[in-house]
Amino acid sequence: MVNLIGSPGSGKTTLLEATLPRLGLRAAVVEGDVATERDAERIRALGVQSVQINTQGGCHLEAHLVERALAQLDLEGVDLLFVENVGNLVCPAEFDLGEDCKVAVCSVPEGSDKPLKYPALFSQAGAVLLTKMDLLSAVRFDRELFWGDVGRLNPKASRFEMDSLSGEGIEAWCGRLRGLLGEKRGSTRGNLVEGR
Ligand SMILES: Nc1nc2c(ncn2[C@@H]2O[C@H](COP(=O)(O)OP(=O)(O)OP(=O)(O)O)[C@@H](O)[C@H]2O)c(=O)[nH]1
Ligand SMILES: [Mg+2]
Repeated sequence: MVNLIGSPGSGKTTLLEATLPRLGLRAAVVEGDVATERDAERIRALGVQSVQINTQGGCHLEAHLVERALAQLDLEGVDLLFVENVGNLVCPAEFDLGEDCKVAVCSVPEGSDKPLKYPALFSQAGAVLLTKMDLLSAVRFDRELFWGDVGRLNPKASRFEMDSLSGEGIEAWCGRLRGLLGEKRGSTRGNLVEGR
C-alpha cells in the first residue's frame, strides 16, 4: 500500500491516471478529499476500482477511515493499493495508515523551497516525486536546491521526475512500484527505498 501525499493540485490524481494504465499490475485506489467524488470518478473512468472518502473538513486521512473504505473494495487479486491522501503537505504526514510507503508528490510550480519548509513529509517518504517537469521553463525552480534539500532530509528516498501529461518519467516510477511489490512478496514489509 502506497500513501500519496502532496499539496492540493500537485498532480496526485493525474499521476495515478498516468501510472495505472502503464503499471501492468492489478491496483485499487482509495481517494481522500474533503468533499466530492471527483477523484474516484477519474480513477473509475480508467476501469480501476476506487472508493472515495470525504473527510467533511478533515485535512488528512486516518487509518479507521481507510479501513472502512477497504470494506467497499474487492481486494481479491489486487497487487497494489494506492491511497491518495487529502491535498495537504502537513497533516497527512503525521498519520500512519498502515502503508508500506509514504510518497511525497511535489510539483514544479509549487517552488523548490518546499522540502525544508515541510520537512516531516520529506524526511519520512520512501520516494519523492517531482511532477509537472514540463513547466520547468515557465517558472523559477531550482532543481539543485530541491534535490539537495531532499537529500539532506532523507538521503535514502528514491527520486523521480515526471510529466504526467506526456507520460515522460512514468515508466521509471512504475518500475520502482513493481520492484516494491517484488520486495514485499520476498519479505514481510516492502520499501521503496533502494536496497532496504
Ligand atoms: N503541465 C502539467 N500539468 C499537470 C501535471 N500533472 C497534473 N497537472 C495538472 O495539475 C492540475 C491538478 O492535478 P490533479 O492531479 O487533479 O492534482 P491533485 O494533487 O490530485 O489535487 P487534489 O486531489 O485536489 O489534492 C490539473 O489541471 C492537471 O492537469 C503535469 O505533469 N504537467
Ligand atoms: Mg486528486
